[in-house]
Amino acid sequence: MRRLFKLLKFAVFCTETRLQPNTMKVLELMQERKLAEIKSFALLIDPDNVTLQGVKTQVCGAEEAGVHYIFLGGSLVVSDWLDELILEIKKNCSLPVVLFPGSISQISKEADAIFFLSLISGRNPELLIGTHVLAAPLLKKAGIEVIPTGYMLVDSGRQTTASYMSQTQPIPHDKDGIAKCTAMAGEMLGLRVIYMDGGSGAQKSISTSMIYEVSEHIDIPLIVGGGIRSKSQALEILRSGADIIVVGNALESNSGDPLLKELAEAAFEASANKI
Ligand code: 1GP
Repeated sequence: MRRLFKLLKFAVFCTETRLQPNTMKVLELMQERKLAEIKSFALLIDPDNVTLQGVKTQVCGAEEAGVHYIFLGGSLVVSDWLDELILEIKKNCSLPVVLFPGSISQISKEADAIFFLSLISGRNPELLIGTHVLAAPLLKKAGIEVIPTGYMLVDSGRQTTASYMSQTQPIPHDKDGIAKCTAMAGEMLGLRVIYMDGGSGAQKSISTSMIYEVSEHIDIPLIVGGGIRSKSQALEILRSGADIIVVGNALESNSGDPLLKELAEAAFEASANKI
């Protein structure tokens, strides 16, 4: 009943802002939600760590719990079934599916959108422009929405797959100023969202002071992920200025996990305009 009420309120919000949820682009949705100070929760699915049956249960549970986006991908993905997996997700839920690719092999025309990641915390030219050149014609052909994204890795207490695979040094955990200036530069370069990531399975999540510093100095949506394992952590991160939290590891094996519901509640509770 409460969920139905929330959906009705969101429908009113969309009508008022002249937006149709079914035709709205993913970036527009992120921007509108930020403008309305509505926080979001994204479930990250690693294609290597799910089965077709598992993903079906997981996404049904996610939509029911109040997840807003499905992010799909990983720094190292070896399986080769992205199209099939996305079709299964779409068959079982109506949430937008956004690719979060670790390599050029993680492109699928079945997705709604893709984060076109520039690893602006690093100085590896391949991840600032090299792979983009190779990916551009494939994305054009796929016809999916491309979201230019400033991707920033932040040290999380140990080396993660993301920092190892990218051969870059993450921003030190306590260097809020570096993170702030990097995000500002990303926005000035025309990137449309900033994704700050401690990396999957991060020992410690990104500090609230760093999230606050960054969010105060940019106007584009701020996504934060890596090592989020509890509702209280999610609330702190959202209240510090993140617009979207991303959780993967902590939700991997348990679709019926109460944590899923708690994280959705955190997004609801942290929203200035609750829907
Ligand atoms: C990793 O931000 C995501 O790139 C999510 O991290 O798997 O630790 O939740 P976790």
